[in-house]
Amino acid sequence: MHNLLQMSSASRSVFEALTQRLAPALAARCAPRDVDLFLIRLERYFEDLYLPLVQLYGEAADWHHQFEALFAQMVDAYAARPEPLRLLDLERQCTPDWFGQPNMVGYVCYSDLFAGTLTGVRERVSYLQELGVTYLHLMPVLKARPGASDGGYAVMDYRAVNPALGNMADLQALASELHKSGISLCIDLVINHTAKEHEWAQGAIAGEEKYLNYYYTFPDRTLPDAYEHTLPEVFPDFAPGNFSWYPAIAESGRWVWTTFNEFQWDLNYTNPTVFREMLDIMFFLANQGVDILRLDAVPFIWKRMGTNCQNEPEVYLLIQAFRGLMRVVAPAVIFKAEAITPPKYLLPYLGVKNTVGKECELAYNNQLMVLLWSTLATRKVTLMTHVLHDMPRVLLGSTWITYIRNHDDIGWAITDEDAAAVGENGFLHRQFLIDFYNNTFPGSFAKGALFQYNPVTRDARISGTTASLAGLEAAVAKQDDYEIDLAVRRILLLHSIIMVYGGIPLIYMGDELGLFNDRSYLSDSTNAEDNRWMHRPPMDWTKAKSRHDSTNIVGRIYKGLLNLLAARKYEPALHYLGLIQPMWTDNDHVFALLRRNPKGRLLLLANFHESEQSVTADLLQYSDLGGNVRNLLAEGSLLTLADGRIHLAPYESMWLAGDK
Ligand code: OTU
Repeated sequence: MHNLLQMSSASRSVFEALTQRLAPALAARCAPRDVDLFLIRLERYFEDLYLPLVQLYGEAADWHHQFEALFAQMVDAYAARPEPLRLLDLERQCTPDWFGQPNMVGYVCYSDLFAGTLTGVRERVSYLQELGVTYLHLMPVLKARPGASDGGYAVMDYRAVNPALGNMADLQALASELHKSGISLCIDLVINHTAKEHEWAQGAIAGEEKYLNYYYTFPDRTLPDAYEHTLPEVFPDFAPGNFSWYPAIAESGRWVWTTFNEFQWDLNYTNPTVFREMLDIMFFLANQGVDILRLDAVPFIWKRMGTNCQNEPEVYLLIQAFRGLMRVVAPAVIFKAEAITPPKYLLPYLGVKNTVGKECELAYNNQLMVLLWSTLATRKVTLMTHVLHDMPRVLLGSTWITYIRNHDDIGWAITDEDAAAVGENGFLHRQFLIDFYNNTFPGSFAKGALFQYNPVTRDARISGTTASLAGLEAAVAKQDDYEIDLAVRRILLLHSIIMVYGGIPLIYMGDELGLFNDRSYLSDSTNAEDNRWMHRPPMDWTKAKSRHDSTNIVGRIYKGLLNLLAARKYEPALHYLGLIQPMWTDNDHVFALLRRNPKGRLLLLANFHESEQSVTADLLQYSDLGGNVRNLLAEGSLLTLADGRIHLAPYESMWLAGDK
């Protein structure tokens, strides 16, 4: 070691002692060069992983034992890491911005709904390549409990694939096929809870002390009641409360912490053994060839009395520790935070101030998603421009997942303060959105449904596919060509924005073909009460066949998307590391966003109105695009002005670049 890295002397002495103890085990199992690489990385990330561990578990009675056990696990996982993945580790450490390149395009699907099985997905890789996909998120693939499993988010075995989809060998084969095709693989790591059928939960049910400590269980209502004072309910309709009673546990029965459904048991991360178990699972999945771990429901992994038990400071420490450890063993793998939470809590998942580069590389930009739908309904861009102004302009070492829809509902996360800042009443605005997307507001084009409606607060979230919410389903039912045209334009408008904003844009399976709400879930008793299934339709391969015929609706959507993707692919201004700057225009219907970095500038204009709109051409000067301004979405044709203004067709978006 050359002691290149500054470390406190306390950390360094722990590090040195540790490396001495690890050296023989490493040398026995790895080639000398691999031992060196391990130690170089361990030194580089030592404080990143060690300091949070000390804060989290330094007081535990068995801390020294835990610490030793943890490093033994690291050596095991490192020694088992397959050679091609070791190379990928090096490649990605040399190209740390690999996930933030302009060519990154994500696709998300349920394997069974897309292609039956994992092998089926492998056979469809060419379909993904046609879209230019470089990142594939397969919805839960690990072995879930039988019957209702919250779409697979109740895992009973993290080391096995859901048998209906295939086996671990199929997952490995898929991962390596994807890698050959330039596609990275993201899967869900359900980190907050296991299924009650998991062997740990079964141990707890049998009354084993060790496994009772893996979960939060209570003999009576005293503590659950005290916690409930400040706990919200995630699924008040079908899973009210946050605790479930199990008479069979430990003979006398226990209340178990179940934030989500009764069959999803929250894990107890105050127990360092639970931390190590989950770490082992991360190592295992990394060694199968998974590239991105989506940390499901991660805000909930630490509880504190008197709070809503989300986004507690320890959650961020846990991520830091996991990430530091992963970066030594499997640095090719990155984390994605599934934290649908306000910006104040969300940003620390990506790293701010002294945690930059130490948290997740990716996080969902829920705010942008909600604002897109809000703006589509109001046709006014003021709220979106205002809120996005308060989002960070630049992120370092981490970036957004931008999306229009996913498999969950849309919750109207617009604060009273933000609404008031643009002269709206927050409550009334959210009520308007609920009515609009539930199709009860007069003149609404959207066909969605209420999710978790609360008659007391009148709050509700919304379910529905992109196409149905954007008006295509209603327009097709009316056979109204004008409305159909507008709906297609809306779908493309939203995609245009997520492709420019910054980060990895995610296409939800079927949106590229404009799939509608699917009501077949109603006849399946395991899913019938959860209407999120209406926006999880199976892939329509018959429709997909007509995707190249741009005289039909499917073809128009598909061609429009390909046009956006082609324009995005080599556009240096869209590299993640650059300025994200929303701009006020002189037209409330037109959104403007400038992307800028040393390699390029791009100005997005987006008309949210169904009539033609214009904005002042001064925007071009403010954006400092240079001369010869072209619209990359119109085959790079030169922009023409009329009366000193830029004119946009109904729902048109433009990507403007000049010679700067
Ligand atoms: C996630 O969502 C998944 O996306 C859902 O499909 C699961 O049902 C759930 O976890 C349980 O595993 O509350 O309404 O801030 O918003 O974790 C969906 C994060 C959810 C939560 C999110 C959760």
